[in-house]
Amino acid sequence: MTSKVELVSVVIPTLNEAGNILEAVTTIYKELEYPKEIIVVDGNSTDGTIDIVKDAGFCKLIIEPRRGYGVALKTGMKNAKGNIIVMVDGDGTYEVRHINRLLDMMVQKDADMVLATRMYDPNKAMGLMNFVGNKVITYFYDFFYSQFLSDTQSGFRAISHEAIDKVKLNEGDMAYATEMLVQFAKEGYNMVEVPTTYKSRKYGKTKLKKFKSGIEIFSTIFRGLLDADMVRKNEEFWQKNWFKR
Ligand SMILES: Nc1nc2c(ncn2[C@@H]2O[C@H](COP(=O)(O)OP(=O)(O)O)[C@@H](O)[C@H]2O)c(=O)[nH]1
Ligand SMILES: [Mg+2]
Repeated sequence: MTSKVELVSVVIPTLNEAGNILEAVTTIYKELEYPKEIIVVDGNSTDGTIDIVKDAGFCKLIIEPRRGYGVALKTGMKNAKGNIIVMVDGDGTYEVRHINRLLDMMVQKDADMVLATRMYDPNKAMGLMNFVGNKVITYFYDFFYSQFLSDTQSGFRAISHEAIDKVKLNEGDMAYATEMLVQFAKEGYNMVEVPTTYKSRKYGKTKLKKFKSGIEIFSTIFRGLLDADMVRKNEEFWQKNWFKR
């Protein structure tokens, strides 16, 4: 539940994003219309990312030498002071100008999480494999957890700090983002989406290992179902809502 945005903590994981990070943080710094802190969690980049963040002068920099996207986000969130946390990649692929949309929607819908969905215009930058993988994961997730999301793999999200503190998250890499959705659904938290666009990476390489992450994400979704209560809730929900799809 979010009735007010008091302080936004933007948490950005980076690993060798020297050509992308400055534009991302500068845009957020300029565009974000709420009180804010920008936290960059760097995995000991060797390409100058760290100096760029230091020189920018308005970011908190945390070095997290342990590998993993989830590990970095968790460390950033632990240090976040805001009542709302925004997570977003530092690779310039998300349209960070849209950040206010997420926060406006948090209040408007009294939401626990707002995800920026890239599915209104996925052809722009998402590769075919990522698109199909994302759709299959999202279909399974929505079906088993009674949700109506379109882009479960979006890494651009506003999250209630209080809500995320209440759930236990164990995944250290990319499956962390899906585990968060599984736990939020189980808690009955309110999750909504706003549209955004996606851009291709201009510098550096993706750290996503498609096959490994795919397996981890599916096992996260199915492990979450090993809870009889979840299956029961789900059956009731789909009986009521099937016609809405
Ligand atoms: N600190 C840290 N950041 C990471 C790590 N792996 C990925 N990232 C960052 O997390 C974000 C998402 O990773 P990315 O490679 O773009 O994955 P993709 O969006 O799935 O292609 C980027 O900003 C990366 O720099 C890591 O092990 N440590
Ligand atoms: Mg990326």
